[in-house]
Amino acid sequence: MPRCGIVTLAGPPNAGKSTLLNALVGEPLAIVSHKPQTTRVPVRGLLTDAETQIVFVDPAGLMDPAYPLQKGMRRAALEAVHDADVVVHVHPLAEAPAPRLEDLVGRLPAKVLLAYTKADVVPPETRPALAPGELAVSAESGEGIAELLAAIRGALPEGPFLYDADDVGTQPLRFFAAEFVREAVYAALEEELPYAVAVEIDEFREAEDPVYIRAVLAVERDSQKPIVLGKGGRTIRAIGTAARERIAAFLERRVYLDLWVTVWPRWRRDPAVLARLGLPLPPESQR
Ligand SMILES: Nc1nc2c(ncn2[C@@H]2O[C@H](COP(=O)(O)OP(=O)(O)OP(=O)(O)O)[C@@H](O)[C@H]2O)c(=O)[nH]1
Ligand SMILES: [Mg+2]
Repeated sequence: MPRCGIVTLAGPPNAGKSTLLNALVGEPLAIVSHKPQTTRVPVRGLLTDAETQIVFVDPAGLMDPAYPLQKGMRRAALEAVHDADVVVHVHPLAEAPAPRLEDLVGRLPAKVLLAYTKADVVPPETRPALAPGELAVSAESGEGIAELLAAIRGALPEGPFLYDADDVGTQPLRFFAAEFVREAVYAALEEELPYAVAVEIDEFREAEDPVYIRAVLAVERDSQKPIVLGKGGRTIRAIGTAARERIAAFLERRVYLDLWVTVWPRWRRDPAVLARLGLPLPPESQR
């Protein structure tokens, strides 16, 4: 009987969940930045071999939400935890010990593994002793990744594969295109601005060569628009170049990326926009 299950990576913002997802599936699917709260909509990545299929889910970091966008992110993250067959509780080794997962998510799923991340930045002599079943991993050096995979495989339930054995992702190409634009936004903009940017793909013409993609980059206020554009359009050009290269590598196609900056007033508090972006609010916070 084959094994197949949903394995969710859960932990605080910036713990290295997305970097770990990419290391586990062997493809740069999830966007990464040194700024916290990069992931919004959970990213799914598949790892399939002859007997097992692992459906990894990499949601936003678990935190107390301060405004509706963060509420939508938390709702999706909790759903990913509660839908999982196995949860990998992810926490930076330098900040060990991790809090109890039940204090972060309430009711616990059936199986939980604890993986301490970024082990490469903690010198061996200062490492805390780990309890049995706890692992130290590093996406940077590769330490512990094979051991973590073995532990996950051992915890998977029996069941038929949910996806084709050749698939790596399950989400549409448009989703990844928008994410790669966001990744460039996080790299190019400072302070609060990356958090005020939403990206939506409004044209994706695969039949053309180069592939034509038009993305809308939405900010919350008029005053943010010139900052995203930059002097003489420099910042938006840098975002466009970085995002185009990332999308082209992902699609293995030539890409023409057309970026438009627009204002969606206070979109982070707008339940309809959040739902459209894939982050519906929990029922009690919809007004
Ligand atoms: N040195 C080192 N840095 C790492 C490692 N894993 C992740 N990082 C860095 O940690 C930062 C956050 O990584 P992400 O993968 O975006 O973290 P995340 O938990 O997905 O963050 P959110 O989506 O914002 O919750 C980035 O700057 C990564 O390069 C690691 O194993 N070693
Ligand atoms: Mg992330």
